[in-house]
Amino acid sequence: MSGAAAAELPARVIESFGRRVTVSTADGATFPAELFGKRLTCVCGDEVTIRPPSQASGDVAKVVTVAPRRTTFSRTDSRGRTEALAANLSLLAVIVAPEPVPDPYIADRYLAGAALAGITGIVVVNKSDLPDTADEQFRAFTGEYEAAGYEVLHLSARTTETVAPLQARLNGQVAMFVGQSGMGKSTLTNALAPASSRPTRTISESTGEGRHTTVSTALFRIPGSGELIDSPGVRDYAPPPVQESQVQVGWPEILALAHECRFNNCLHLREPGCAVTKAVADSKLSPRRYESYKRLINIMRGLPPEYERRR
Ligand SMILES: Nc1nc2c(ncn2[C@@H]2O[C@H](COP(=O)(O)OP(=O)(O)OP(=O)(O)O)[C@@H](O)[C@H]2O)c(=O)[nH]1
Ligand SMILES: [Mg+2]
Ligand SMILES: [Zn+2]
Repeated sequence: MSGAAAAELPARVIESFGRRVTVSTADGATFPAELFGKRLTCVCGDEVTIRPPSQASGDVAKVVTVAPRRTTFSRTDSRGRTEALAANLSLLAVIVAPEPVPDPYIADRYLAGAALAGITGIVVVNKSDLPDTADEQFRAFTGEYEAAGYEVLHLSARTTETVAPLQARLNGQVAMFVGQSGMGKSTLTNALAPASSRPTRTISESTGEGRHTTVSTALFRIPGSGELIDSPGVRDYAPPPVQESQVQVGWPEILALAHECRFNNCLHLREPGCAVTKAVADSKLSPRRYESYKRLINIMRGLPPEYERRR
């Protein structure tokens, strides 16, 4: 058919599910779109231009360009390839809770992934209405993040007043909720974003081991606040490859001591005069957080985490 090509419009990717996306335009319209050409990729949070569907053919909108990103938050997939998860984030909120059993190493690696991508990482401790949040072991776990210098918010997605400080923190941010399945990411998203009706785990499903309720990554606008991306729960997370000397960027408490080490290229493993290993020995630095740092170094070396390399 002849006729002028429809004008290209700026849009935002608000949902990505494999290579299918949903975009939103400035007038508030949302519709499905597909990527134009094989080389193009985009993820939730991307700023794109779209070619609207031609009225005659009733086809789907095409994403034709993707703007350069301010940040890219990515993971290493099971085959060791880097996969972008979200674009243009300013804040990554790692959601933890006393149940299901939290894995602190996953939380650490998320925070490291954020720091390495130039994104501020914070910890949100959800389900504070449950008595288990008072357990000594759980409090020790969340206390490690406070000690490391992270911002830690304690709240319950079920209690509006406790969610208010998080809502204030999201003001002006593009934030993503990440974490293990069942921690309450979607429940919190629904509490914060009126337009969101994300499915959450129901009571009858709650006994299912390893069940993942959320299957897509989606962005919501919070009126008078910021933007929030809910994401599916994970069994594991590792940041994309970086040089081993960069790994410490993901551990603020280690980075803060690094300038006191004898060698300025100290990796804080077995080097003499290391201020970090001394701080661990002096109980000034969490042995678990330090172990976590060593594990990520080993992951980056392509070795199983439990294998400690000897040089
Ligand atoms: N007691 C209590 N339960 C909560 C709270 N927040 C969420 N839950 C419950 O925890 C379960 C899991 O919540 P979801 O929001 O589905 O968790 P999710 O992190 O989105 O899980 P995935 O989508 O699988 O990653 C549901 O049964 C929620 O009702 C809370 O603050 N307190
Ligand atoms: Mg969910
Ligand atoms: Zn050192």
